[in-house]
Amino acid sequence: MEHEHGAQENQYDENQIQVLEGLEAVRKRPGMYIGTTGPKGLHHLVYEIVDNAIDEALEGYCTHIETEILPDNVIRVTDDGRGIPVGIQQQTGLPAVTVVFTVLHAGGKFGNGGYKVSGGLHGVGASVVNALSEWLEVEVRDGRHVYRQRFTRGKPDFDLRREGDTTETGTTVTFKPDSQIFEQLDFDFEVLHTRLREEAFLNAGVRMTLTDRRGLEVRQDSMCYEGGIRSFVEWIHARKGLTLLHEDVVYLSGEGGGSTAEVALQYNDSYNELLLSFANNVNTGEGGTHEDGFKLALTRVLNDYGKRAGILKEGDKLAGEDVREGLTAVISVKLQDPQFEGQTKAKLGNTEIRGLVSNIVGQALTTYFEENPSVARAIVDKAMTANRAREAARKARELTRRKSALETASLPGKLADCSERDNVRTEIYIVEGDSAGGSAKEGRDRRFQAILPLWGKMLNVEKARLDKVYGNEKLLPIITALGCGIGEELDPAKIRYNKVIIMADADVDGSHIRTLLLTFFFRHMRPLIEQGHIYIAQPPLFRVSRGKKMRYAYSEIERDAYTAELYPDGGKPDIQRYKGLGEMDPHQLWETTMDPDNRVMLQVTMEDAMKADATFSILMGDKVAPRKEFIEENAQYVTNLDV
Ligand code: TSJ
Repeated sequence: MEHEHGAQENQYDENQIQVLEGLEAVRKRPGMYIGTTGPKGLHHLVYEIVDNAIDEALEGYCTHIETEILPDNVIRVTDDGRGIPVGIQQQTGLPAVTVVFTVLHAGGKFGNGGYKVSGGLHGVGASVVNALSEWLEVEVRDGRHVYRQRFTRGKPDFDLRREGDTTETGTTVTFKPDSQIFEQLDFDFEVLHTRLREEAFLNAGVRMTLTDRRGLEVRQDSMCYEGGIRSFVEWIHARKGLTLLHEDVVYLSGEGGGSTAEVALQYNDSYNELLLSFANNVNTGEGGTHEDGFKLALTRVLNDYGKRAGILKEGDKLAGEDVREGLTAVISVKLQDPQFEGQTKAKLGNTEIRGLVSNIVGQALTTYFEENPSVARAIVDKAMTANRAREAARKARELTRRKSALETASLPGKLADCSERDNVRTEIYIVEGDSAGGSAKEGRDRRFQAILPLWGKMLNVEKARLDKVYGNEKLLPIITALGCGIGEELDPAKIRYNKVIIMADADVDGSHIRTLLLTFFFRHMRPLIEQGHIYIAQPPLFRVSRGKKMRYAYSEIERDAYTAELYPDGGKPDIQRYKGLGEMDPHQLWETTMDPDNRVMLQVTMEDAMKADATFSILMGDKVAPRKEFIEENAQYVTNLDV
């Protein structure tokens, strides 16, 4: 749009009106800009600000980014970059820094003004954070002066002002998320810590520090990885305590068409695959073209090498699954205009990236194998072993189980099935323990709710190939009841229930069962998680009652709120604590946990499942040190419903 350039003052007014309308739109529909006003959206505000500082680091002007959680859940992010430009921008007549915080989608170029202000490689921009904050303050240090501006719910309290002299450079942004917008304001140290560590791995050499100043004791961690994604792979392996197949992480990188791609990979002696991928530092949990290109090239290079080296004979052909057994890989691509697709917008769609990654990996890995034949040999040997095991398992399964166990013809004996057959509305509760199973069977709506009680010993899925999983007494009834197969034979369309609900006690044992089952689904039935079929039931932890009035509480905070509500005048409150599902009678279980009109359920995300998978590896792994460390690290934070 062309603007008639009038007097400076008029323009300022016009712009101000547009600006206020823009930020008002963000406050009216926050979901459009940050996805949700739940905890995820709240934490997203921090990433948004940090991403802007990371852009400065990527340009080479900033080495340290500090994030502080201050009392009252105020966030402060400080970098040592050049400082956001304070010069007047021709187009708006405003200082560039003011524009950054008040103009929606300030990304891209700011024309003749001379300042190119990027709104983060992917971000919605700092103005969105400003709009959704009760207040926000920015301080810029340009090596000569300190500048400051403050905003309330997106509107400037005063114009940018020069406050004093400094020899330092950098930017500090401090903000308080708005309680009128967000459901709750509690920042989770672990969540921020995990994300900032990821950022530190993805941006080699940039120091990321996180400090929590809310409690009596300050909690702080500072992370900087010169090795970048190579260090990421090393860190994952060390944390899981896995035995490595070869000493060095393989690192491959290249560029083309204005995009860059880098891959770090290493094999361990387990049977699991862990592939983490990122596009512009955004975690692409649903995969996409960069993952496709990588998988394609890996399979091809290993087959070619195996043939050339005489390890693979005529007729031998390694499948993708074979070459990824025991593989940990991190893929990171950076591109101009990323297209995020899929249910959670976590799948990279840019078609040109498939070829780019596949070419880079194809060439670089071939060269690497030529120069490191012993590594190549170890990997091909392992893939060949996987291939044979898979073939043997398939044959065994075809012979023995095809008809009997895996087809709907014979459902598990303990399953109390529902009467409806159409899988649109049906649900299956997987319940640990016979007494809870009994209550659930009695309390359910048998038309659409099926109950499967679990019994027996859980298999260590870490150590098991698919053939063992099929034979396990605890897992087999689940596979059979769901009726959609498993592993490469999984057909989600065949699932017999729309919702698969894990129901376990809110204690340590229950938490273990949830971790085990989520890990099992993650490893062997992943599409069910991706398609949103897996849920976790949330039984209440307390019942607060006074005479005939009673309320169920699902957290200590709720318990206290209901107590205050029912006992405004004091007196000894009647509070029952539920230690296990077995303590509830069938009607109570229905009312609190199973009735679709009343219950609270958590839908399991890929993130939850990945977390469970990591926890599981640590808890079940060979090495004692990582397990001890994990338990020590988490002991004080383990909450009842932590999965
Ligand atoms: F986004 C933000 F405003 F919230 C924010 C931006 C928050 C934080 C903590 C840091 C930053 C930020 C921005 N740090 N560094 C910069 N750099 C620039 O904006 C900048 C500086 C100089 C020049 C130039 O061309 O001279 C250009 C830019 C984009």
